[in-house]
Amino acid sequence: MKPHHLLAMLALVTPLTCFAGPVDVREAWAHATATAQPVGAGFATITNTGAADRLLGATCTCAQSVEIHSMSMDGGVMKMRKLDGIDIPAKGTVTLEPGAAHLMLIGLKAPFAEGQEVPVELRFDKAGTVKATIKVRARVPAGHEGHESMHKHH
Ligand SMILES: [Cu+2]
Repeated sequence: MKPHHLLAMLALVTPLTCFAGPVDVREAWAHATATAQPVGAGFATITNTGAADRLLGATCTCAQSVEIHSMSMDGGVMKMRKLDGIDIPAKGTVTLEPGAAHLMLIGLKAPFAEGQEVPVELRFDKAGTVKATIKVRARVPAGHEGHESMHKHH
């Protein structure tokens, strides 16, 4: 086979092959929620083996809407802020975790039960839609659910 034939074949085959994209969402999780609790916070580890990207948003069939929030301490008061997105550095890792950035799942259609697996889709500027599965962990002990209770106004 002549080399240029081989190249032509590779060009045809490559787009059909399913490669994992450079951006991967791992270990997505959330706390179980109380029955009356309308919101939940989702966490995950986002790894990027490619060029710089940006998390733009997320959707979940479990909730009416999903926002990206940051959380920080300001003079001893915990503050949450809605973000337009989160930069994912080239060859970097961004962790969404309690006390930091997280996905706010607003208007939960049903409470999260421990052990449940909830599909979620994260939308990135370059990588497009990346699917992940939120694994629901045990509920935050009573009195330690300050973050979720901050969203009661929704
Ligand atoms: Cu929040």
